Amino acid sequence: MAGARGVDFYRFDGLLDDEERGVRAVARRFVEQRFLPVLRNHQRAGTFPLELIPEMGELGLLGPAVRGPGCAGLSYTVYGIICEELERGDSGLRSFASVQGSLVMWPIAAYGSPAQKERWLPDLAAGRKVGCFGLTEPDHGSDPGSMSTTAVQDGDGWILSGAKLWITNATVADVAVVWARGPAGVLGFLVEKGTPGFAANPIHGKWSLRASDTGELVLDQVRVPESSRLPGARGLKAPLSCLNEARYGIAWGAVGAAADCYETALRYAGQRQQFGKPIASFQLVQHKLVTMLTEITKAQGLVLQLGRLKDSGINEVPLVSLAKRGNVAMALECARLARDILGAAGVTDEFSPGRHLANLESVSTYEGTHDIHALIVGQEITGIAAFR
Ligand code: TGC
Ligand code: FAD
Repeated sequence: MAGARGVDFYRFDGLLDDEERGVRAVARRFVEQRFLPVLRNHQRAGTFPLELIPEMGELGLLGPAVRGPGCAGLSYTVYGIICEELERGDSGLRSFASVQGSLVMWPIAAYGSPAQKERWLPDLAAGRKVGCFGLTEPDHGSDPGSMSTTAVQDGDGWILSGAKLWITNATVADVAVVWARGPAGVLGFLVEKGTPGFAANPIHGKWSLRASDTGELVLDQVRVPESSRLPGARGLKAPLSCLNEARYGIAWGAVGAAADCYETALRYAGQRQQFGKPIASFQLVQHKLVTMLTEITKAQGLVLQLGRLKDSGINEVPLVSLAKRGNVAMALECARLARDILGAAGVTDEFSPGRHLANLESVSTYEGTHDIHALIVGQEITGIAAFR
């Protein structure tokens, strides 16, 4: 986004204030100096660098726009800029921050009791505790309203039964936000690691988002007290409202991944010689680079305006859907073009575009698939819901 090394063709940097530029510098330094040096080993091992989480907290990178005890309560534009910088590094890093901030801290702040906020928010913001968000199930992905996981009242508590699949941070989380069908609609619960009957199992073999923990949550007759229920969360719109927050961050993050692909391809094209000259001198290569720059520039303008709208209180679902869908598709196209410009070198983990390309396939699917977001925007402009 604005001010990114070499990717600020339309001088969006001038539209940011000092705080926004300052946070961007902090996040970028963290990614370059602390995250990227350890990324390749984690990428190969299929692990997330857990040791960096407290530092992310100290730097204010976790849930910066969340309001509550121990939280910074900064602007949504600041949050977006952080997501952009984290995903310039890797979508797995931004995923970690999205889940912790938008899908765990945000619902606790929006729907939690005062005691739940005091208990969890300071530790989550500081990176002393980790959270995950369980909505998707083995048989219910795009259609979470049909979820099978149940919450049955049992004296002064609840019994949770079911399973959640494809859950980011599942095996490393201290607390899971679990959504279940209650007697009168969907309810949300905070389920702590170690609760009898509650287990998290890793998913192995991903070729996408390798530097991210993804797993399954099993709820086998898990008894939780009433005090673990999010009292303000009633109905499917509670979990869906959390998704707006995370989808917003993804729209920004995709710009970071695309910008890293563009910069890598531009640098490589200037150095790589074929037919006696740099490949950057060929018209077809220039065309690809200009296509990338054009699309990144349009996406930068889109997210900056989206951030300003959100900060002014305009928080409309279709606006976020259009940006998530469009920017992730844009980043995927940039990653493909950059991978192509790198030739054979583009298929190794020596260079970032192949990794971004694989990551962005997940990003295109999670938080509402590319096509589900088309249907959300389609419903807005036609007035007709085409989901079922
Ligand atoms: P529908 O009847 O349309 O809606 C039910 C109620 O919810 C309201 N609503 C929303 N409210 C807030 N925010 C949203 N985004 C909302 N979308 C809908 C709606 O107004 C209604 O309210 P009310 O008052 O009338 O009850 O529900 P539906 O069952 O027809 O489903 C609609 C659909 C398909 C758009 C929705 O279910 C959907 O978004 N599906 C996609 C599922 C999804 O995105 N899952 C993401 C799981 S989390 C994840 O992927 C994390 S990845 C993390 C990482 O690593 O970064
Ligand atoms: P399906 O819903 O089965 O969709 C399959 C295909 O059918 C898609 O192309 C879809 O667009 C299409 N389709 C479905 N319905 C329609 C329709 N009505 N019209 C047209 N096409 C349709 N979930 C969580 O709850 N928490 C997490 O932390 C989390 N992290 C994730 C991390 C990763 C790495 C991944 C890959 C996923 C994660 N998810 C998480 C799950 C994610 O949200 C789901 O994968 C996503 O919502 C899609 O669900 P599905 O995979 O079951 O696909």
